[in-house]
Amino acid sequence: MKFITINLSLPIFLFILVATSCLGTPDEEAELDPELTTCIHQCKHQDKYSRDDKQECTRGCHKYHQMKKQRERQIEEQVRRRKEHEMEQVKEKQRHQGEEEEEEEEEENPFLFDDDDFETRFETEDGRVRVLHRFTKKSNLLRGIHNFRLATLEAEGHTFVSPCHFDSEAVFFVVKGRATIGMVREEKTERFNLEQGDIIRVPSGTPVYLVNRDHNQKLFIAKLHMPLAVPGKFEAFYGPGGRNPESFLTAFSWELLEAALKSPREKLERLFQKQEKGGIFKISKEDVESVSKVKGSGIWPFGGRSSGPFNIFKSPIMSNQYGRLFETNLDDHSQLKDLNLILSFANITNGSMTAPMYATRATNVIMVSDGKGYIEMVCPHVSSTHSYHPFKASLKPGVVFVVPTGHPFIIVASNKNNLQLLRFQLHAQGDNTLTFAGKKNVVKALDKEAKELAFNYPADKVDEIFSRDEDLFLPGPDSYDFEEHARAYA
Ligand SMILES: *[C@@H]1O[C@H](CO)[C@@H](O)[C@H](O)[C@H]1NC(C)=O
Ligand SMILES: *[C@@H]1O[C@H](CO)[C@@H](O)[C@H](O)[C@H]1NC(C)=O
Ligand SMILES: [Cu+2]
Repeated sequence: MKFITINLSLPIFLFILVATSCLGTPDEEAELDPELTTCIHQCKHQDKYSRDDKQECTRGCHKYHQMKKQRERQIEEQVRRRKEHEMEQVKEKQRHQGEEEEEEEEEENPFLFDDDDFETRFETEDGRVRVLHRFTKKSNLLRGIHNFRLATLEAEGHTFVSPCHFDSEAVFFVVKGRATIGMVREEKTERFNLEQGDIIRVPSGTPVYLVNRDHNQKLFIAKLHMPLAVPGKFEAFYGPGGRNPESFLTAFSWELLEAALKSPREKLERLFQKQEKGGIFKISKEDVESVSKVKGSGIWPFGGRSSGPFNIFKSPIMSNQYGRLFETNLDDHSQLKDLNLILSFANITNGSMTAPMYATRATNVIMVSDGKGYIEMVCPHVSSTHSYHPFKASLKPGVVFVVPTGHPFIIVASNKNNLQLLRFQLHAQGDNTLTFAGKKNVVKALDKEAKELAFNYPADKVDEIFSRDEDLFLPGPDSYDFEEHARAYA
């Protein structure tokens, strides 16, 4: 409170009195705030004040008003987080009580996640971090991937995302935008520039920050977290920070901090009061330039494996006029190997579709990055008039669909736009995608004798039906009423 001079203390004191008695009216405009009006009024009617004093006094009122608002926002945020936490606990309890019941009572689509299934971890004017609910929150059928969490980060142009570390392994994928990432290793920070399609692993506990170095374009990053401390949960720890983001250092006792940092409490308080801008905030062009300067090419210089980013769009592993598939592989991308993770990106041409297919080992977490389309997946776990229940969902940006191991599915792009999908293949070691139509297909590969027995039909006639020239991506249906399907299963 260094900015208040002694002779201003009376109106400030009055202001505090009024202010503290009226907390809880957060929505009022600054101009209309009666406390502020009163304070300014008090300033103007102090007879012994000079004009300068009065101005100083009024400035004090505004400053206080700002601080009060800030505090109110912080309290609101705390209350909100606490409520969310409580809700989660209640739900967790209900989930445990329901665990004994059979799994066949699913009402809604347990594999489909949309906007409502994301919770906002934090939000500032300049960006936000959202985390998808635990997969098992929706259905026990997904308990095989309970310990994975999907999150997204959005940041406006020219912003800084404060350094923090996670109690989880994490992999970042740049869906849109241009960024610089800084990762603090033992003795120095390594910076890398990131472009659309770049993938980088952020090892657990590594302090990491980001810069959106583009002026106009929003930065959008999809993140997969693999929690290590508490299964299915991960947290961010902010060290370098202040009040907001709140540095975890300030939660220690002052005596210990004073001793650890060999500084008196006042000095520490001063330091930890400075940062109030939150986890994501705008920075100047000059700051962007200096904090996004990257040395060298980002290639690890000692002939060893690179710890830097690599791009998924290098070369498609499958490409025809109906679509293109890009995929990492475990041998070339050692960063992802021990995470047992493959990422792929499919760009399905408008009006086209995939062959019916399934993953032999992996569970696919599919996130729509652009365009519209439609998915059908069949599942034996949910009772239906058939042995397999068909789950159908329309796909649009922000939607996440989970296809568990072995579950056959087909994806269709709308007639208007290409459908672009990011896919995290979890438990990917040894995974293979098998299709039921196209140049290579499972039915064609089935030996003749078994094929005839299984279908009770001549093998060459069966092959005629399943074989075709295209592979994986195929022309879509002619008479497919996309709108109608989308409505029916939205
Ligand atoms: C997907 O394909 C379309 C058409 O070829 C192209 O314009 C678009 O840039 C592609 N998307 C990505 C992310 O490469
Ligand atoms: C795909 O989009 C192009 C250009 O917008 C359009 O000319 C074409 O007819 C579309 N394809 C289908 C199958 O609707
Ligand atoms: Cu199933």
